[in-house]
Amino acid sequence: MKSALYKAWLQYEPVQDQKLAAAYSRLLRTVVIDQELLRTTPVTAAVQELQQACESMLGFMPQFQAEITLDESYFDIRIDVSAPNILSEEGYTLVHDQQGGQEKLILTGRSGKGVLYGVFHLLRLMAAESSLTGLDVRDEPANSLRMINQWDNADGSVERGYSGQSIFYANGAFTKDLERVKDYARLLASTGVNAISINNVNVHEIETKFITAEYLPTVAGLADIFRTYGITLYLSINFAAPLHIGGVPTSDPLDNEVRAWWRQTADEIYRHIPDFGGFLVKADSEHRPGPFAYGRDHADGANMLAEALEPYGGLVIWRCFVYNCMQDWRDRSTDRARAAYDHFTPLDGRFKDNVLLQIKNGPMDFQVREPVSPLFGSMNETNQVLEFQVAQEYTGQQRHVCYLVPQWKEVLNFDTHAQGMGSEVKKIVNGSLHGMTHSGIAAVSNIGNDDNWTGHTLAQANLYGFGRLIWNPELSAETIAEEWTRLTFGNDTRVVKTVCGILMQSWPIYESYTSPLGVGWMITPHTHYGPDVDGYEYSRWGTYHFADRDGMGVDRTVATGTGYSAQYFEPNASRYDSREACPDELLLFFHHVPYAHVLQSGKPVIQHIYDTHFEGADAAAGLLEAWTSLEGMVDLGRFAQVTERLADQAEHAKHWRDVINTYFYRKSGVPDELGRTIY
Ligand code: GCW
Repeated sequence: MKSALYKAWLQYEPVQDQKLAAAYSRLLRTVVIDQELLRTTPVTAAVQELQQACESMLGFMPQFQAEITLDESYFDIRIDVSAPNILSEEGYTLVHDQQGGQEKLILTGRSGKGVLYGVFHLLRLMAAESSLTGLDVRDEPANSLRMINQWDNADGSVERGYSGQSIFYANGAFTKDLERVKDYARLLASTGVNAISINNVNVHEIETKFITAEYLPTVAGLADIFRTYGITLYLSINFAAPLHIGGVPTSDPLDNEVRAWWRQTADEIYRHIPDFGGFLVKADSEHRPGPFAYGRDHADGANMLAEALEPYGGLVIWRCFVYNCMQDWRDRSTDRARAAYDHFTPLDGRFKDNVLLQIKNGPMDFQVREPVSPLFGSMNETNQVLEFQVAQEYTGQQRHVCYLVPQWKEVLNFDTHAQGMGSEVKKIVNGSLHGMTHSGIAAVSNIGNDDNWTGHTLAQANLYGFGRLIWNPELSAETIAEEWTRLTFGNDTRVVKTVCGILMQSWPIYESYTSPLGVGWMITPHTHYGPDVDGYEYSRWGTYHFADRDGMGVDRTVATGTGYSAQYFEPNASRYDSREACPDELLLFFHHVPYAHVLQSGKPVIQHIYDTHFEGADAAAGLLEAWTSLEGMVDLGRFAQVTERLADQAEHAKHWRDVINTYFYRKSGVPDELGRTIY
């Protein structure tokens, strides 16, 4: 029996409202579908899901038949490749039609994927106990590439994984528990994800060989599972593979032998996996090998791989997380925030058509708050993919609740002004602003083999929310939270309201008791969990706050700082460059200011720090209180799991509060206006 924790948002609980249950049953008992279609993927998966859901929610298995025999109501599933009202290949319409006594629900997909997404749409409506009468849905994804990146290693560990071990590997080998992989594919497909890379971007010895005949048959087995759910498989590769496993004396991207090796490798891969997606590449980043070793640049490296994949339609997704991680902290001229832009904008126009640059949402690294990467919009002739991190590396590691959809929405809605007003990030990454061939959004997954997948049960909302948001960036964070809550915990009004309330407050609360005003970090080195204000201050990572007795923050202005602010288009450049105009929440990212500096909120910086930390820790305790008020209304397993995490969070938030407040009180000597306890 799969537990409620495990079933996540695919609970398929019996429909409570009897009238609705009867109405659903009337429509779904008979399903009319072409028999040929019934046997093609991913329709097979859609049908299985429908069967499973009907059995569990309504207590019967639908009858699948080629034609309608009686004068009864039915659910009609079709594919119409030229349906005029469906725009894209993955789109669908779902329409309720009633003529006299006969009722029909008609799902039309442009392709099997459309059918799959349409079925999940229907099941979502049913789980939320919404009426289907008069339904007239037309839906399609805003982004063509909707990808999940696993940071899983062959030894079974997961880099920045907070939910147990890998579901893909253990002890250097691929897992045999394909049932779990299949359930993961179901979860992802239900949110609209259509691509996955299955190994860490830091590729070690064993994973380097995934692209060889030794491992490809096994990789192909996983590709089969994902394909059934409309998900294309990718691999992260080691740029130095020719040298390490290819018997070639170099990995120079301009060397003919190297190029030939990659072409043969691509031939071999596609022999096993004809619809293989392509390569995800971390190169010349944090000591990973790359083209720099040979005096070549990122375009040389990416294009060489792209050339090998091109005959098969494969893609190269090349990451822009490139910076100097051996910086001297005494050197004030180097600014890590500048790095990606400085490395990549000069290469605009040089990448082949099947190369996509994958850019983290911010210029640093998935902090609770940072500005949007200025690379977005700065490369008119380059395919761009946005990278989010569903894993909460710097946002509480799935021990604290931190619902990230509101943060992601801010990123997507950020107006870069690249082509004047209205040049939001969402239009860049969906390809429309620059008319790019390939584009989309990827994210680092947050799952592992914990029973509930995500460590914290409420962290499931981030994985769900990522998929839903990148399918449709216009959905509000509240809508997504409510959808997830209903699917996960049912439709009791109090439960829905309370859980949504917890989720919606969680990101601001986490921000309030951790590092202030956009300055970032202040976390324990390496583990990235818990406060350590100076942990990275005298290190080589380029992540500093420069606090002294007078003030703090990083001067990234043009006149006196690193000039980073000038990487933005106007008016963003001037707004960030000005101490007065810079939004409070990013002030310390762009400016070094005295503790007495008065924020737009009217508070001095130091008092803001004290206030937010006291209030934040109290608010964290409030989350626990809100949750425990649901005792008896949520099943025991999940109730206990979330209670335990929220209790830990409330304690840990106090620790954060006291460490940060004490640090700044001791540095500045400025007392708290309200005289609260600081140590
Ligand atoms: O966020 C940092 C992490 C590394 C990670 C790296 C990256 C996969 O601390 O663990 O490595 O970013 O994104 O490549």
